[in-house]
Amino acid sequence: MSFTIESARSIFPGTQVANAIPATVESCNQLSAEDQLALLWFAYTEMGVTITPAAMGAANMVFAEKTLTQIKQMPAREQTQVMCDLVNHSDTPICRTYSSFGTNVKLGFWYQLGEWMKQGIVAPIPESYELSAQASDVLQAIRQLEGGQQLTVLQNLVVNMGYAPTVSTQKVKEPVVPPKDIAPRTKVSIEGINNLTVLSYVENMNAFDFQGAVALFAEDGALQPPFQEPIVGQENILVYMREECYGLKLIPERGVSEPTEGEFTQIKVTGKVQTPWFGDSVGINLAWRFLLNPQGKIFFVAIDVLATPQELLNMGFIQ
Ligand code: EQ3
Repeated sequence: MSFTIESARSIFPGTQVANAIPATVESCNQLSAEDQLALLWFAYTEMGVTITPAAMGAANMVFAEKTLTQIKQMPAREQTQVMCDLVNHSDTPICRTYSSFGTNVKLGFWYQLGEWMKQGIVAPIPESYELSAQASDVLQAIRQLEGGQQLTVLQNLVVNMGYAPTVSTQKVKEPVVPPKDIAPRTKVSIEGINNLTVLSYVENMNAFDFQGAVALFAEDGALQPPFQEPIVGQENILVYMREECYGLKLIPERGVSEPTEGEFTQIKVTGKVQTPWFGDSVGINLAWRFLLNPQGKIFFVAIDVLATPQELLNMGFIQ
């Protein structure tokens, strides 16, 4: 029997994924726009981690400049309306433009608005704003998540704002700007793993050599980001990586490798990833579940956010 992408998704079924993340995102989405904005403000200001302004360099902020300037020049009431529209997925020109941004531009856009809110340039969340009872419950749920999981919730909420019609969106592909520099290569070692494909994957990703990383995949191979459907095919994976992975630092720690059906090899690696937004002050605990085909190419890799730090040690195969 050979694998399909669908069957590959369930390798290492014992991996405990942080399901509190989609659950929290879902409960936040149930709140009114004002509550969501205030909740995000309170969560963000409470989190105690500060964005490295240099991270803005990882985002192609030119795409957002015009919209940001437009918002800056609006009267306070309109600024608040724009922010509510974004949360409500309203069909407005700004919401459509926002939806065409990649993840890092969306995060940078809100970072900038947040800075302007602090400076009084953009309408702030009133200090006296009283969250509804449901919103206070969601804030409590966010407080209970560990740092990396809180950021994942925030990232998810921000990424899903805006208006994207379900048919024929003209998605702006970011690589219109010149490619970013390739970082110096560093050798990686992973306890328990000597598989060259996996080691090169990490080395290429950390050097932002996405072409090199994609070349390690089978032509019809797939990459499944946390809580998302798999992205299938080398070309699509490359577009995704160019848009989402610049500035990430993969820090794998340990892994197991074992042969499986049809001369495939399954490899589970656990470790951390650092995002350019917070540098080395936050590490998100992750697992990479690789399935290599008989030619040693990546047929499938899933990236999962782990439920607990203990999961970093859990290499269990069949549980
Ligand atoms: C202004 C304020 C505060 C209030 C206003 O009312 C509303 C909003 C939205 C506000 C602003 C909020 C802001 C500025 C939020 C910023 C959040 C940020 C910067 C979050 C960043 C999160 C980054 C994360 C979670 C990165 C995770 C990366 C992962 C999991 C990478 C995984 C990958 C690996 C390891 C691979 O091997 C392949 C690729 C892949 C990407 C899947």
